[in-house]
Amino acid sequence: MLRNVSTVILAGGKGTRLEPLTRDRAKPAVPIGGMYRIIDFTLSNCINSGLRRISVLTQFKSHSLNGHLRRGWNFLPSELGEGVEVLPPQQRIDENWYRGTADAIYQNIYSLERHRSNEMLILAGDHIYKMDYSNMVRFHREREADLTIGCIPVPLEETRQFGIVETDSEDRVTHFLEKPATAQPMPDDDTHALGSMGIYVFNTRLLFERLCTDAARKESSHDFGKDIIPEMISDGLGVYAYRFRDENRKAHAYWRDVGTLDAYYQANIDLVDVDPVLNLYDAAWPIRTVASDLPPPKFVFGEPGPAGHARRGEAIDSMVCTGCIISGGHVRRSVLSPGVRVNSYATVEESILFEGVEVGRHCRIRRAIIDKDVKLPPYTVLGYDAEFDRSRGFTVSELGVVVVPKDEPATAFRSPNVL
Ligand code: ADQ
Ligand code: ADP
Repeated sequence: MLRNVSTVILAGGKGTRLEPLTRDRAKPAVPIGGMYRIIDFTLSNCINSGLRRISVLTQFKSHSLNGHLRRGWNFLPSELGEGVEVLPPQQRIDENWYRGTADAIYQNIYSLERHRSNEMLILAGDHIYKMDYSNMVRFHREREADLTIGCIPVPLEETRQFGIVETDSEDRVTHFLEKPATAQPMPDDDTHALGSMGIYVFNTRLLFERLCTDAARKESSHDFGKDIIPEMISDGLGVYAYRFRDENRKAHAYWRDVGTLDAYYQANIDLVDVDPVLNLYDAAWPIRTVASDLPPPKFVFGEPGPAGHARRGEAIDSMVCTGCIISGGHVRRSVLSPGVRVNSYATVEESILFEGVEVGRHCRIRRAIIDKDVKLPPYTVLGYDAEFDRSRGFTVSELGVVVVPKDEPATAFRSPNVL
């Protein structure tokens, strides 16, 4: 059913609000859930939905993303026209970097035309969710739509972050506003408006026509939400809203645009809930990633300290990846990427530790995100005093999550005078 659909994943946004995690990697390449990268969710959705022709448009800081795609996502048979193809900016049409999301597709139009698809599914590389796109394509065909927008209810106070859609009773979009300060609630829910998930099914031919017209316009920002969609609606084309629902739970589905540090942090912590809405252990919808060849995680009864008492190395309500060694330390409600060490008398709570992080003896870590390969010297305290954390140069999010950047040297962790 999806043979004539080609998929484009926009993976080029700067991700400035995720700094310092995006200091030298693109947002879709930011690690999440211990062993995944953010883009693994969208790519797994594609494979699980039966989509086999996938182009990933990269732009900024794509080295880490390219490496990940090459190592983890090159298993489809290219001789059958299947595969995950990376399209870096080619500057074939225009010497500028992409000016907006529509421009990113327009500048790759020659490569994408080769797919001779009927429909093009446009996705984002920075969303956390599990979705079967075949239902959305089916909806698009049944309505004989020109464009179908994937939609989900969003709280009224967050309309500034989303495209907001109003529909008639047949799901046809009557109004679309990109990131308005206020919006009308949905008829059946007065606390939510209908938000665009930024994912689209277009009829390919029509999409290319609209992109060529848009590209010639000086006054356009060359963006789907700001330009292409509102113009298609005012030109009377068939624009429809497909409501993304969780068929199993009969509830609002889980979907997160992890645009801010707090949203990113929460999406990780959601995964360690005892009964998570987005369940990674659901064999019917596997999330794939690069396979690790590290040894199994190991839990060690730590060495006795000066007072003679040893501590159990343990992790509870947590996800602990391969190659980790928890030796006499205590981990709670946290996510540990491969190769993390937690040493005796250390506590790690509600934290996200990236690959290769070492937590020295007697450290106390709470509500922290610690980037790759950081070695915390013994007695480091993080996440207990936002002012102190800021004074050492660390980023502290609005909701008080402290972030330690990649390769931060041990000298950055001077301890408070009073422990
Ligand atoms: P935003 O997410 O704010 O809103 P945008 O920053 O344009 O929109 O990013 C959309 C996607 O395209 C992201 O995956 C991003 O990484 C990527 N991207 C951005 N600029 C790019 C470029 N120049 N080249 C390649 N890729 C690029 C959009 C919609 C809203 C909708 C939200 C939902 O505009 O209507 O509500 O997504 O998250
Ligand atoms: P990150 O900090 O996001 O982990 P890395 O660049 O260290 O970024 O690694 C991400 C991916 O990039 C990995 O899959 C790795 O194989 C690949 N990679 C890293 N360094 C290189 C390199 N020098 N040459 C080729 N691939 C690399």
